Amino acid sequence: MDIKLSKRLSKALRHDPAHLGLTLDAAGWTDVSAVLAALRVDRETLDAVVAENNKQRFAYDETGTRIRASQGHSVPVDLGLLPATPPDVLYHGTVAAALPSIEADGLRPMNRHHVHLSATRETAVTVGARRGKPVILVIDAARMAADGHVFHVSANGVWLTDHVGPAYFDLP
Ligand code: HQG
Repeated sequence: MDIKLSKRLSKALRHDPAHLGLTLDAAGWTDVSAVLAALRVDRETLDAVVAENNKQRFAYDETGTRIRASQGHSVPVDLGLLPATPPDVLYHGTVAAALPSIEADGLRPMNRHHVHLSATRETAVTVGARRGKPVILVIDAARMAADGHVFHVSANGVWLTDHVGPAYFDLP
């Protein structure tokens, strides 16, 4: 799998489609043919990135003529995900430098549309390790859900919510 191509695709489908002359519809989809032309790759190469991407970041629609990122956008899209009941516990991987602010304000979406939470501690460790020594927050998702907070789960298994108040953390 071509990691460089995967990164270019992430940029195009999540953050800056205009840079490649692409437009996303309201749900984040764009034509595969336009993507192939913009990235100058053939369908087989794109299929390999979609199929083998380590986090299944991209998905084709049911006809295979459109493609979108499954989560992680900074451009406004509505993925149309239905609310889902989370597991009792979810995890968030971050780094120590962010903790004072997180303890004060809770987890905020920052540049994305949602706070991203992981179903396993292992995944959260990988997410946190992108920024340094990972620190794992354990989140009482059952209590959040009981308190009326809404969760969605992306096509690639990332749990999304608007905000996680400090009251829901089990700090390390
Ligand atoms: C932190 C990658 C200060 C938060 C990953 C994180 C994931 C705060 C950073 C996905 C804060 C945001 C998402 C607050 C949150 N004060 N810092 N109040 N609230 N933060 O990248 O969760 O490769 O937007 O802890 O693997 O790290 O894109 O979110 O460190 O799945 O597919 O602010 O992105 O996936 O960073 O990562 P991000 P994230 P992809």
